[in-house]
Amino acid sequence: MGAPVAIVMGSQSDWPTMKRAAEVLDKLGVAHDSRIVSAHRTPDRLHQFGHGAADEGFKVIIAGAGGAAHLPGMVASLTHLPVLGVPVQSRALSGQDSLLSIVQMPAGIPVGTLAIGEAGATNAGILAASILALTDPALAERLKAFRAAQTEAVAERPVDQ
Ligand code: RP5
Repeated sequence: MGAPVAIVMGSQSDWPTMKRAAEVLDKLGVAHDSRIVSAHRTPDRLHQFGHGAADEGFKVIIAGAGGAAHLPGMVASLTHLPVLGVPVQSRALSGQDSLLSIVQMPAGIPVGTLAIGEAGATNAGILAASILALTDPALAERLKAFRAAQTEAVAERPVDQ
């Protein structure tokens, strides 16, 4: 079986944001596979990916796009797998366009939408790991350790930097 998490994005230009999901999955020891799949520029690739994602062995899909961000919703329409949507920060509207076009799905085809930009991508990675950890006790332990280390790293008082 291949990687459990697919990270798809609408463009190469989304990668600086979406690699945050890849990085946190690496930290948590979760294999992932990143691909460029554009709802508008590569619609055939989109259909092939969405229809085949479960058969490829993916368990969770993280989909990021910016602007008229149809990718997460279209992927969700083609698969029963959970889809986590990351609104990439657009230049023109600072990602508000991305956020609204990802979050406002019609009832019946959910996309679990995260925050705009890198925080959203990081959290999509953590959330994907949490979903997988439901049936993977070793991953659940790694996730708990990750969270504990994060808590530990917060200083009591601020310092000048
Ligand atoms: C969307 O259009 C992509 O997800 C990207 O965020 C945005 C701009 O794409 P490029 O013109 O940079 O390729 O499809």
